[in-house]
Amino acid sequence: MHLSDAQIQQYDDDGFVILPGFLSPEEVGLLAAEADILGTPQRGLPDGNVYEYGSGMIRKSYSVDKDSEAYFLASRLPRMLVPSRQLLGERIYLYMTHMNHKIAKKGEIWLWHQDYSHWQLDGVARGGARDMVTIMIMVDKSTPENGPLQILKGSHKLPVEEFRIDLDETSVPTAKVSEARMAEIVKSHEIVECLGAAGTALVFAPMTIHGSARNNSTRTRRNAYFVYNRVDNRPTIEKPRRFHVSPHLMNSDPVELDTGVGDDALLALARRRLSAA
Ligand SMILES: O=C(O)CCC(=O)C(=O)O
Repeated sequence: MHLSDAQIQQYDDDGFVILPGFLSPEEVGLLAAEADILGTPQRGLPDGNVYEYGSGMIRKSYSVDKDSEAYFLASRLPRMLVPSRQLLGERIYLYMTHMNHKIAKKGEIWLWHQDYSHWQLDGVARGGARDMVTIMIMVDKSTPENGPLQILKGSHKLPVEEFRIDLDETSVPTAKVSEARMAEIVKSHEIVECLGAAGTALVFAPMTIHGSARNNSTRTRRNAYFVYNRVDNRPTIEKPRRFHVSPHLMNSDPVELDTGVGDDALLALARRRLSAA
């Protein structure tokens, strides 16, 4: 899978591109089945999980590529790496992975933020659209009711906004942009709800401002995030941010991505699992 010139232009102009049908139903079905395990204390890296304040239900799983073969393969599919290299150049590595489980009726909001605000605290020097990229996979469908990701179109062109790490409103410390500044930004940027079937991908830039509302539906909504970084942009400070919830949070050293994973690897694993069941 290659991004077309028009899609690259859209990424550069808007700070995101939506790719419907990026994973097939069988492939994303496997990711959904694995997400059911990742979102429990039974996962291989239970300290990579973060819980909601109020309900105590799981909010986020960090480093899903490290204890799930399916997510490991997904992070290395040519479908993920080719577009990432088109945007960032050849020498890239997997910076981090995480999954947000927005539990039915309980999954809480994500405040407006730029992901790069966090990564800057980790010592990543540059957060431009051609330095880092996130590919988000909708593991469940995203609908207007289930708190889909919302993006402010074109906001990746703003500077790194002044933020404060919010520790009160949500259970994951988030680099919240101030309310007064957000009111200004929202006036001049269109809010796009990223809707789609399970298996849809959203490619977005590190400074694109995004957030999401509560899940008011009766079904859980999970999104998986794969973040790629240029090797020459890897964090330079020894002590990363103090808000780490997991020692496995990110890859401080470049991780070999070209391990011969073919584009059919996830599908093959899904079929193996099915025939073993
Ligand atoms: O998955 C969501 O609804 C939003 C998550 C988010 O903004 C993040 O993890 O940075």
